[in-house]
Amino acid sequence: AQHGRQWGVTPPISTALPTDKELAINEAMITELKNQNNFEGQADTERRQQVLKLFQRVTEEFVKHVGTLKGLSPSVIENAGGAVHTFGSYRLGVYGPGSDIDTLVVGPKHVSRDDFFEHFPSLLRKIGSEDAITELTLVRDAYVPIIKIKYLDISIDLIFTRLALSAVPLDLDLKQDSLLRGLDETDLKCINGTRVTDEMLALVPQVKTFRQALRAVKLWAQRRAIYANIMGYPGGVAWAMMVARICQLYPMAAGATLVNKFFHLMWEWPWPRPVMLKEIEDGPLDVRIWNPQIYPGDKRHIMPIITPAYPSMCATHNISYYTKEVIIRELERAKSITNQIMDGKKQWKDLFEKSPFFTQGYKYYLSVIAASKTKEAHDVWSGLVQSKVRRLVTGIEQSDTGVALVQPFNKGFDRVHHCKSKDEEEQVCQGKLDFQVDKTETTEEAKNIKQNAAAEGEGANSKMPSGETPEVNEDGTTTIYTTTFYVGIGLQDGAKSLDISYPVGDFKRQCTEWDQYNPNLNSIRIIHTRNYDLPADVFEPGDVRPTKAKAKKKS
Ligand code: 3AT
Ligand code: MN
Ligand code: MN
Repeated sequence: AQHGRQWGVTPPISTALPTDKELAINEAMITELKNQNNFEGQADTERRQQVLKLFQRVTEEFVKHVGTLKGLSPSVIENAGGAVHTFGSYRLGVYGPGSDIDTLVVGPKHVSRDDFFEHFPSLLRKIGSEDAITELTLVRDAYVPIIKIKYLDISIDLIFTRLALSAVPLDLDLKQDSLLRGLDETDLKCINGTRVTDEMLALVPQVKTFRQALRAVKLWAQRRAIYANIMGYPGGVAWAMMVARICQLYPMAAGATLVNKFFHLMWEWPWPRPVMLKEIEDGPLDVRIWNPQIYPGDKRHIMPIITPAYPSMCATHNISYYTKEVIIRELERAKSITNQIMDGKKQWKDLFEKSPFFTQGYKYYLSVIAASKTKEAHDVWSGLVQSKVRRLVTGIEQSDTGVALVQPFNKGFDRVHHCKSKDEEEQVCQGKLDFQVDKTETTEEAKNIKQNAAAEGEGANSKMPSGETPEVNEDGTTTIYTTTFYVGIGLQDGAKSLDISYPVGDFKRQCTEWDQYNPNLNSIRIIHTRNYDLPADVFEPGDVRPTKAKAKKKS
């Protein structure tokens, strides 16, 4: 880090170098991260690098191939280039054994998105090894069109942008705003993720300590069930920007110190003051930039965290009053634990302890059960319902219901059931687990269906009409797929009853108003579940399950 330079929108809080004690605590943090399997082995990382090299070769061939098809002159074709960039956890250097590689292919102006979907897969088959490809799914009509690939067992999310240039050199700096001129809306969305990660890395004083701190914060947020943009918590990009801001304020600090400062500063942050890594800049396009002075919607953001690349946006618009409460509560716990770690009184593993959401979180839960009769229909339906759970939370927030806290769990639970009758199907839709298929069988089944989808070359996420015929098994049973989202409900002191029928009804209506909703295939139910009635599979070995209290006093 250069001394004396200001990183970000204010001067640093401290430029102190780490003490020996802080360096030792940082070593302990990295050791614990290794124990938690947070780092990938050297051989696997080298395999990723090889795969990226291959993708770069395929990209160059692809650009040449399309140039030839379009009859461009040999000199133009020779110089047209083409480049592979990465974003996500791989680019940030915080990936683990299960991470994918988020990859952006950048092409010159003569290459279109249709060319990408038409020619890239076949060139990959030709130049790479056919056997290495175990999955290849095209999702053309998504918000961000994508090719999902599994190559040498590594998942790769491949997206594409065309620039208005006749040549795309390998080292082209995508941070330049002028490159955005002439791009269509989809190209802008596709290039944005890379621009944000590249900016972030350029705006932190020391990439090494940033990565160490971010690994710890990400693991903590996942364990505490507050990592999921879709459910109203910060996602990976938002957590990374918060950590980056702390790095700017303590430019010389060790990773462990940054983690401790992170919990202090984020806990006491004067929300809704935005977290920003630089001043918001104007640029060459006629597009909306985050601005609470102009846009009432932006003014309503509760914990705004603003992306640094033009056009700046809020990465946390999904956070609501209650999810903020949950986040703040977790920040406070983590602040106290890391204080004690810095004092030698606690260990890093204490920070990463799993959330007690199911074991001792609440007495009452809502189970939001999305069910479907085919796997295809369920992939889309469960995603739609998941994206609306936030609306259920804000709906309860906005009505006067005697509720003190609402906490959505950050993940849904997928289950598969075989039913012998309409009555059993109905029971499954209402949350009954008596007809569930054996777990191992379930995953095999899911795998087969995935492979079939891949063979057909169309993704489950695409807007294809979903399978219209319910799946009937050899033994005559029908299969029902369910995904259940759990929402913890804390009642106000003295609250006698829980009447949330209005927000619940409103939520159901929002789900069923969806244009692909098919009442013959899909269903949505919300049931009240007491803590001692929670199903076994939400617990992990070693968890103490809530039990029914003896009925001595009425509460
Ligand atoms: P992993 O290590 O892969 O688990 P990650 O941070 O790389 O963590 P993802 O691969 O899920 O997480 O996402 C990487 C980036 O891709 C984050 C975001 O800019 C973009 N992204 C992810 N999901 C979506 C989505 N549904 N729509 C648009 N962009 C998305
Ligand atoms: Mn990723
Ligand atoms: Mn990804």
